[in-house]
Amino acid sequence: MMRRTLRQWAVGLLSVLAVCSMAIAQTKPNVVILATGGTIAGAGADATNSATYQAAKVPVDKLIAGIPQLANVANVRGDQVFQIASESFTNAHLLTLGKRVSALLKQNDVDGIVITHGTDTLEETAYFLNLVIHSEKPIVVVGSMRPGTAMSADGMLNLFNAVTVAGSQDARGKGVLVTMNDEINSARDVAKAINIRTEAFKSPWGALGMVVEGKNYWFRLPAKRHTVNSEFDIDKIDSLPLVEIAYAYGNVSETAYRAFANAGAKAIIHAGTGNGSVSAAVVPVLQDLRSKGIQIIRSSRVNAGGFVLRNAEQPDDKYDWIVAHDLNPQKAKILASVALNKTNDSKELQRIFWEY
Ligand code: DAS
Repeated sequence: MMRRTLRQWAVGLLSVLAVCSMAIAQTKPNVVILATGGTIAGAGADATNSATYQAAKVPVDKLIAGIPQLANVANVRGDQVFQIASESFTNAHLLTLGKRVSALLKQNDVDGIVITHGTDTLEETAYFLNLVIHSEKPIVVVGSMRPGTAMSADGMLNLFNAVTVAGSQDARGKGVLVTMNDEINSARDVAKAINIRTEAFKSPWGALGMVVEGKNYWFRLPAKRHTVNSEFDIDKIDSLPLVEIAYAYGNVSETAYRAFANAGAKAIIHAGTGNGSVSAAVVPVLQDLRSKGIQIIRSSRVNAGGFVLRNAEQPDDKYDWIVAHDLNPQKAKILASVALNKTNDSKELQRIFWEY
């Protein structure tokens, strides 16, 4: 009799524990980690190799298993979408990833998404998603500057912070975010500004906030249109027109501009010196390409807190050119390729560059 009561008691306790753990699991957000490769999945030969390693080696399930604390902040599951170094991202990768993110966020059992990504083109992917994903749910793109095999590797904490933010109610509606080095940056503003330090990612207008020990601290909000307030929708985009970037410098020639036009570029981003300046030798070339229907967009190779002023260095109204505002050349390329899906009207394109 006594043994049966003990057994019943044990069964009853286990049932209560099961119900409690389910209830706790339901109170934790469901976060999906989409892995694409990069240094955060990298591996070096020795713990002293902080900058010499192979990117895109560690699978997402191993990344997750390496941070058991993730289970304290969210119900996490991983999906290996790609396993590449991000300098090899193509428009096809962007479209595949974007459609995967859009589909997942439509699911009621997904509260937020983290994308692990190489740092080289992380800002381009993050900005692309910021323009085309129609969801208020948090999307956080994260990478690392050191492989997990290195001393003082930054990937584990970056990923823990990313999952924390992606599972946070207060991160909803702020556009796509990038969490690196304890900061929360806007996908629109942030860029990789340093190539081998952990504090590599900077926004010229400052971070939106910080995430510290599992808590978000917000200090400002995005000013430009994004996600649910965007006129662009990944579900209606099946291709991205070719947009190329021509870098400007002393003694520049017309060669790159002509080559890009001959290759079928629908727009050329001029990464100009200073305030988007154009060499006297190149102005007639850009006028010719514009007359042939190619959009000319003046950005600047200088990008640390300024913007290209329309009609300042060049008479943009007269030439029917566009200015990229404060967007660096690589982000101007992303916006131009998304916008050209919708319009080839230069005045509409300029409006889009003001608003996004
Ligand atoms: N090659 C770099 C990339 O994949 C490695 C990194 O920094 O993530 O972007």
